Amino acid sequence: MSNLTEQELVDKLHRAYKSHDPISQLSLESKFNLAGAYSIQKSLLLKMTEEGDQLTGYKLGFTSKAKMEQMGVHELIWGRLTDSMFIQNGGELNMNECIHPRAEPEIAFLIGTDISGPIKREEALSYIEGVTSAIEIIDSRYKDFKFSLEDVIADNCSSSGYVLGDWCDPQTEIGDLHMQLIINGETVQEGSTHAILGHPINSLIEASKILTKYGVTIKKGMILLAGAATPAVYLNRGDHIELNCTKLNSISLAVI
Ligand code: OOG
Ligand code: MG
Repeated sequence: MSNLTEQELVDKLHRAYKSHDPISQLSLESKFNLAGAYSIQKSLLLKMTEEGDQLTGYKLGFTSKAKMEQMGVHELIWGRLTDSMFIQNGGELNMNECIHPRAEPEIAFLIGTDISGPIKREEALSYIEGVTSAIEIIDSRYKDFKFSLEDVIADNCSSSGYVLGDWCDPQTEIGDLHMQLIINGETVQEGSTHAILGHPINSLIEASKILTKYGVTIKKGMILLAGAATPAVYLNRGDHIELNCTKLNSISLAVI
C-alpha cells in the first residue's frame, strides 16, 4: 500500500475529472476513513472553486434501495454541486467531457431559508421555496464505475451534471409521484418518488442532520438533489433523455 498524502489523492481525482481518464480506486492504494474521504472531497471542491466554479448546492446519494443495490454501497452519502455542472433543460451533455456518464431520476429542492442545524419534519416545508424534477448525471472518476463507500465520497459522490425543471410550488404533494426515465423514446427506468427515503422531503431532513454535522450551512438559493428513485442508466452519444414526473414538469437533455 503506497499511502499517498491527502493532497496527492485530491490531485489524482482532480486530474481524472479534468482529463476524463479514469483512475484506480484510491482505497486500493491508500488507507483513509470516512472523515478522510469527506476531507478529500472538501479539498477537491476547494480546488474547483479556486479555478472559478461556484458552489450551487448539495446532493444526497444512496437514498433509495434501488441505488444502494445497484452500486453495492448501503450508506447515505452527500456531495457538492457547482455551476459548471448545471445543464439547461433541453440542453446538451458533451460525451467528450465525460468518462462513462449515467443518468438518474431525481427530485430537487430550492432552499428558501439557510439551514444550519437539524430540522424537523413539521418545519421542513418552510425551508423550501420550490420543488422540481431533476436528471442527475453521475460520472465516477473510477475505472468501471467501481468504488468503496470512502472512494465515492472522496470523488464528490460521482457528481458531474444536473438538469432542473421549472420550480413548482413547495406545497406540491411529492410523496408518491410516478417517475419515468425515457431514452430515445423507450422507458428505461420507472418508479415512485416514495423510493427516496419514503418521501423526498426526508432527504432534506437527512441533509440538515448530516451536512450541518460537517459544519456546512445549506444556504438560501442553493439546491438540494434528493437522490435517485431508480437505478442509474448509462448514456451514449446521440441519446435523447427525458424525465416525466407526475405533477412536475418534464425535462430533457441530449447527449452529443
Ligand atoms: C454515487 C452517487 C449516488 C444517488 O442519487 O443515489 C447518487 C454513484 O452511484 O455513483 O447520486
Ligand atoms: Mg444522484
